[in-house]
Amino acid sequence: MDRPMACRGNCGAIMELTPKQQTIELLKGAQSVLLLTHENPDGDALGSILALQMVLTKLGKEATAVVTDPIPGVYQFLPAKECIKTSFSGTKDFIITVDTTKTKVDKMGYKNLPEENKLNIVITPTKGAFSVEDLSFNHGSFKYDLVIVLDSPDLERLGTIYDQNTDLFFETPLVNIDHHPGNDYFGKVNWVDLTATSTAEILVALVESLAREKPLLDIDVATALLTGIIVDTGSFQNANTTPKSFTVAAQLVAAGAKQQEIIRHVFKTKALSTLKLWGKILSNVVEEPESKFVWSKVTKEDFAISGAEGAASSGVIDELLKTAPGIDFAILLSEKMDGVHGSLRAAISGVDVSAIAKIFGGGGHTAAAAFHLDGKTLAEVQNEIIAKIKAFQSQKNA
Ligand SMILES: [Mn+2]
Repeated sequence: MDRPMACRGNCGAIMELTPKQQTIELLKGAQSVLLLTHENPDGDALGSILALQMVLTKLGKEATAVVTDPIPGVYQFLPAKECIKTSFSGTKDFIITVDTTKTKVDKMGYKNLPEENKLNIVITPTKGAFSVEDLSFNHGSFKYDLVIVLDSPDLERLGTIYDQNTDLFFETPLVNIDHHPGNDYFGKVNWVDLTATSTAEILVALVESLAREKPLLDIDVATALLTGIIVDTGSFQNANTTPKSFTVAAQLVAAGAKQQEIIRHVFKTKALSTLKLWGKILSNVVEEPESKFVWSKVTKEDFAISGAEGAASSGVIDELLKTAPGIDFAILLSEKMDGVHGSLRAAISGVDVSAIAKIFGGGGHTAAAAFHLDGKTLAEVQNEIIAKIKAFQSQKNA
């Protein structure tokens, strides 16, 4: 982690800037900002990236928000979602520099030689000749002067954008804004607030500070940010809900955030395909009364038969599984194309499901956590997962 930057103003003693102040300083100096979030984006990821995109655009910056994964149906109502770019090319120019101290350039052109897979660049001097020593080669820089990563505990979670453009993240100043306890502090500036319910909640403070010169919190920005808070608190029902999250939400509603529209789209509208999938999941529920949890599973075939998208299974655990009586937590095992994903939710406060996710290399919050077993099928790992959790529970209760 970088040391905090020193205050450059007339502050007498050197004062260290907070991550928030450092973020604002970097934003002031930046013209072209790239905004990114984790793969399989949720309401907080999408609300945050859209709100920041709108705000930076209002401030006259060139802000590019990139989300390569499809936006789940329930979030199609989000304002300005058409501004999100679905593909990213982190290309850099290759620059050939000709030293013209001795010889001047008269003309320049190129000749394509497709049969030989070659391209000739032809430089005609005014007189004399260029020599190899007159040429040098360089890469241009990336077109972004700041990258902001939102709601992502590490860079790997960004998916292919990170894998395919790793250089970009080391050559460009990086701001990491997040609320996940497992955050890797991968940025030049790390604004990680574990007490915030959501990344959107953190961004409200940023928007407030940036709005000193110009009003920024309009209905669309407020709606995008409130979506993040509502989704990450389960509409203020999860244990992570804080007094501050209510205050911030009230402020957003006062700014015109369309709270009813968010609730209707995120919680009250379900595609028929989602309901079919949930029915399948509920019919598979297994009770483990000794170990005080319930679990269920959903296979690749279940997704295919119901026609539901991958994200459709996530709500069933919050809205139904964890409401089972007498349990500590609920687990849903989902078989995806790339492996088996486990979602865990605490049913009562005081239960830490992130400890269970850690058994399988995952992590998260005490109330909600997840793990992923890459390249595995449900048939291969299901029994082992449940056995390990039972063992963990009996050890804990012993
Ligand atoms: Mn979040």
